Amino acid sequence: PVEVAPGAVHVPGWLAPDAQADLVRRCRDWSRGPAGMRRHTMPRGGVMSVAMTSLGWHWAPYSYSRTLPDGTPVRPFPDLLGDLAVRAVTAAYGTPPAADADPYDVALVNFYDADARMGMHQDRDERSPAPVVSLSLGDTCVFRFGNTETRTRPYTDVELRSGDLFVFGGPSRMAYHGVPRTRPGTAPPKLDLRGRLNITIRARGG
Ligand code: MD5
Ligand code: FE
Repeated sequence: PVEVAPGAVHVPGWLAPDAQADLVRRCRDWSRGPAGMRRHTMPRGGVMSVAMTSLGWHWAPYSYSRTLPDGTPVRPFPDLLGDLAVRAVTAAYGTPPAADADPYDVALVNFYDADARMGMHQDRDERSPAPVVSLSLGDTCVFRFGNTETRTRPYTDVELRSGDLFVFGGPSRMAYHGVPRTRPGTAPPKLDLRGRLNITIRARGG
């Protein structure tokens, strides 16, 4: 594991190729239907270039709800992702989450096509301080890890490749971050994935 900043730990190649392929298949299933992949409209009218699927709780800028805006139920949070998050935190920090920590209960699956980007932002919609677990699949991206004060420099650019784990906890939980670009065509051929999937597993808390 590589500590990029206090509480921000990168574990390159954490997911074996078979585990990556299994997660890509599951993401395809979760992405289907009325509770599936969608590009959210921002409050001022812009449409996000990243498409998202919510599991457990529906996220839309900037809040969580129990159902989609039209009343469609959110897909349940898969136990598999809760177990994966606990293993991920343990791998990154060398110690499992505290017994009384908020349980992981929401995942956002983000899909980046060749043109998708995510601007610098903070993840402030959770009420829990639990670390956020991020898993990358498919195309490599440039991930920009910033500071807690501004959406500008200083920041550190990190290449996230298929199978990489990143855990954001402690003082890094509220850092600004974004994805200024992906590297189209760099996904492992066996995944048969054109683009990048990112699974973030969170505790909503409260
Ligand atoms: C992504 N997704 O690659 C990233 C991975 C999002 C989002 O940013 O909001 O869906 S999650 C990166 C993250 C989460 C929480 C805190 C910090 C980074 N951080 O403090 O840097 O699609
Ligand atoms: Fe974020």
